[in-house]
Amino acid sequence: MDTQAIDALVRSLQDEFRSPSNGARAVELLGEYARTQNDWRAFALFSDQHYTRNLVVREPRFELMVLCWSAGQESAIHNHEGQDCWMAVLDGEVEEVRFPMPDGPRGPLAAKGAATFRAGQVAFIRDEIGLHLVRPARTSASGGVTLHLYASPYDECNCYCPDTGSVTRKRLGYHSVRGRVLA
Ligand code: 2CO
Ligand code: FE2
Repeated sequence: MDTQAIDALVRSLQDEFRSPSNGARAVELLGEYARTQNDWRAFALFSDQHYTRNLVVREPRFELMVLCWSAGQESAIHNHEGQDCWMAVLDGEVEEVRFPMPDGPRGPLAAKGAATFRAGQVAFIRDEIGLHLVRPARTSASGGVTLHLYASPYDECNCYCPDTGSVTRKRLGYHSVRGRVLA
């Protein structure tokens, strides 16, 4: 499949992260792509088992991936390893539930808010804002597809038990790379 538009987005992001604005235009670039293009479909590979992380590109300064969420799938409550995380919705409606960063394993985590994002909208989080979990909105029966930009890339994150606040480290893998499912 032709991936001209997402490859052009990657070049724009390379320019952006080399320039002094250093990510300031990411919302605009991701939003414009999400509202007008559909070649992300080449990377949108679902699994019945869990949400999938499908790599488009990884560079020292950033990585871009397409995440696919079937109805009923959701992420753990997690952090972002001190990095910037942008999430643009490509298809469906996606709910983000936010939690304050706990100051230790001191009991249940209480959500501090939730927001639903539609196709073309862009969310942003980093650890100073808090933790989140992501899942398709209940109104989105066919699930959702999201485009994630991390600056810089990371391979592990903290996952938080909702009942106790205790932390486990989770290794973050890819379901596919450039459209090829990994064995
Ligand atoms: N951060 C999660 C991941 O990379 C997805 S939730 O949106 O940031 O798997
Ligand atoms: Fe996340």
